[in-house]
Parts: sequence; C-alpha cells; structure tokens
Amino acid sequence: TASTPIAVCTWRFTKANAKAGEALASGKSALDAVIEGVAIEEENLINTTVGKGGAPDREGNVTLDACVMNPEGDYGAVLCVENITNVAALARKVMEDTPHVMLAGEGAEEFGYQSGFTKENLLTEESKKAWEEWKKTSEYKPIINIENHDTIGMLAIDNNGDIAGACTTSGLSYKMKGRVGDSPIIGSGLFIDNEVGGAMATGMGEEVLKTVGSFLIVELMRNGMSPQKACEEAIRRIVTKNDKYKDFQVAYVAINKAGEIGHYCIHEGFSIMKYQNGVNENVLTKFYHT
Ligand code: SD4
Repeated sequence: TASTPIAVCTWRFTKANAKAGEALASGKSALDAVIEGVAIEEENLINTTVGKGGAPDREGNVTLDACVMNPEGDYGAVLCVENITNVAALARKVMEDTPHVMLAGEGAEEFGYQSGFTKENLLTEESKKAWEEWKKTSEYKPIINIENHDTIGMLAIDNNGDIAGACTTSGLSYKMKGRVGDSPIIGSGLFIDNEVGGAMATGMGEEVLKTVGSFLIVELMRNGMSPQKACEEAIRRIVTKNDKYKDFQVAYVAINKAGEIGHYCIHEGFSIMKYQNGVNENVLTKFYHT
C-alpha cells in the first residue's frame, strides 16, 4: 500500500493541490482537503475556466458546475449556478443539508444565499473583454485545446485511507446558455467508491457524459484493472466511437484504494499534480494520439 495521504488534481494547479496536501498532512479529512484545495482555483481571477473570472456563455453569463463525493458514497452537485464563487463548497451543502443530490440554476443560487454564500459578480473585466472580442465573429469551434479547458478535479486519500473528490468548472467558454457538462454529473466528471477508488475527468464534457467515463473507470478498477489501464480503456471507448477525437481533448485521472495513480488523455499537453510524502509534483500524462 502506498504511503498516505495523497492528493491528485487535473492540470498544473500547483497551489490548489499543495493546499489539499497540506490539509491532509495536518490530519484533515479527504473531503475537507479537496474543498479547500479547489477553492484556490475558484477564487483565482486569472484562471478563466473555474469559478470567479471564468469565461461566460455566449450571452455573457458566467455559469458554474460543481460536485463533490464523500467516502460514504454521498454526492452533491450544483449545475449552471451564477454569482457564487465557491460552488464545490455549495455542492457539499447540497449533499449535507438537503434531501437532494443536485440543485440547478436559480434554486441552487437561492439555496447558496440561504446557506451564507455571498453574491458576487463572476465576470471580470478581462473575461468580459475576451468575450466581447469573441462576439465579433461569434465563431464557436468545439475544438478544445489546452488553453480553454482547465476544470479542476481533485481526488484525495486521507490519513484514515478514506477517499473523497471534488470537481468544479465554468465549463466550455462561450457555450450555449443553459449548457451543463460532465463536471457536476455523478459518474461522468467524478465518481468515488471508497472500497475501490475514484476517478475524474476534464476536457470535452459531452464525450465524457456519453461514455459515463468516471464510473466506467471505477468499475474497471473494481474488476481488477490498474488505475492506469482503466483510464486508457475509458479513453479508448471515446476514440473508437468518435473519429473526430483529433479535434478535442479528454483526460482522466484515477486512484485506487492502494494509492496507485493512473492518468491518460487523448492529446499531448495534459498533466496532473500529485502530492505525496510532502512532495507536490507535476507529472506529465501519456496520450493516445501521436
Ligand atoms: C466541461 N469538462 O464543461 C468540462 C470542461 C473542462 O477543463 O474540463 N474544462 O465540459
């Protein structure tokens, strides 16, 4: 068994992963650690793909998707929420304080204010300018490259060996109004089974949704596959069904109960952060398309 605690996240979110790792090292639970970790990016105005400062939809609304899952197998999510920055924490509130698992749009936002979250304008001047520039052509190419998709998904194993995860995003830039991706959907953007492991996704959400990628990976691990092989199989399901894969990116990250980590993606350019034994490092991910 690998040495715990461990935190892993999508992309090169160094500070967010360090925050989670340090929280775990100080004895915090996996759930507390991932919420604290991803909050760093939700609050980071420079990052245009998560939380405040995220790129808006075509009509200029910043709408966020997030979910969390705990070691007990409970799940909470918020979909297409406006004006609240820390949507992973809000998803946790849905999980812990309501009889439901998902709240969408205005209902999620109102529940947020009742729960003490503050109303904020999430559209920064920079994101507004970029959107106005985009509107000049309004050209929507669903071609994802590493600049415009940086959802943060995070998985952690705490000192008790328990696994939790969170996923939070502003979704695809200039998406249609009302569009929801894979990130807040159980089994797609994130799935945890504390007896087996956890998995999460980033990239073209529609492709992850159609193949229920994170659930698939956890089930493959349950049947004995390594996290690495399971991530590769989940990518294979996408590329064999959709020959347009040359134009979009999908990446998966998985961890099993023994602390083994796997990650795989379609195109070069994805990497993960891994915190273990007090070391927070960036690890490049192998890719399908060469
Ligand atoms: C989505 N999967 O909304 C998200 C986008 C993403 O990094 O991963 N961005 O489809």
